[in-house]
Amino acid sequence: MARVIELNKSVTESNDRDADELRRDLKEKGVFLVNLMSSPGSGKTTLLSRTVSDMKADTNIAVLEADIDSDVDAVTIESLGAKAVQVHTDGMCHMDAGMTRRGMEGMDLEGVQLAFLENVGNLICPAEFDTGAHKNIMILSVPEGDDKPLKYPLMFSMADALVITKMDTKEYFTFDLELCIDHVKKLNKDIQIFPVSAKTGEGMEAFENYLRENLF
Ligand SMILES: Nc1nc2c(ncn2[C@@H]2O[C@H](COP(=O)(O)OP(=O)(O)O)[C@@H](O)[C@H]2O)c(=O)[nH]1
Ligand SMILES: [Mg+2]
Repeated sequence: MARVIELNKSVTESNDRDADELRRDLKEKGVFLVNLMSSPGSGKTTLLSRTVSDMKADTNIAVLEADIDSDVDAVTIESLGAKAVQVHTDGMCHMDAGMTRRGMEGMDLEGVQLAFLENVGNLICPAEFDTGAHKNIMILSVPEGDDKPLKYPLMFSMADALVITKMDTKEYFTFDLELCIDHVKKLNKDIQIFPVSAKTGEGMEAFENYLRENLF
């Protein structure tokens, strides 16, 4: 059983101001926060599990799991030896900065260098709310198709990095990696793109080095 915090919608006037304050406070503590977003089932928890296992020897990691219900993802992360807290969003389809702050305050951040927020799974609402993270990273998995940047442009436009995961399944799906990257770069020329498989480990080192380079 993981620690579960029940949240409700923040009532503050300015989410952007709250987000800037949280970003600043976490930086002062030396905690680099990543907001991880994607559709349900695209592989957020699996990517986090692999990242925690690969990096835990040299990096102190904590994970804030946001879902409408259950604690399965927090239990998975805790079983790998990282700190994890589950927050419930009271039915909301995204996390805002006030909710992220309350979740982070429910966690022991002593010594933590890298924190992840696994946002609620969907490609629309999470892109509209600044959580206070230092980087926004989205995942697109091969089975979802190479046309998703055309359908959900906001998410691809606001992300700092894109992880294209489940690359080990490429032979079973019609997924044109070059075409997908082309669509994404037209929306966001500065985005960093990491094709990976969290199952085989392909491409994980480049992604993990990107995280290491961004630690405070
Ligand atoms: N083949 C393959 N399956 C994956 C990979 N990453 C995730 N999965 C599978 O995709 C499903 C959903 O993954 P999960 O991490 O729970 O997705 P989330 O809902 O975004 O957190 C699970 O059955 C995973 O085992 C991958 O890189 N390759
Ligand atoms: Mg998950």
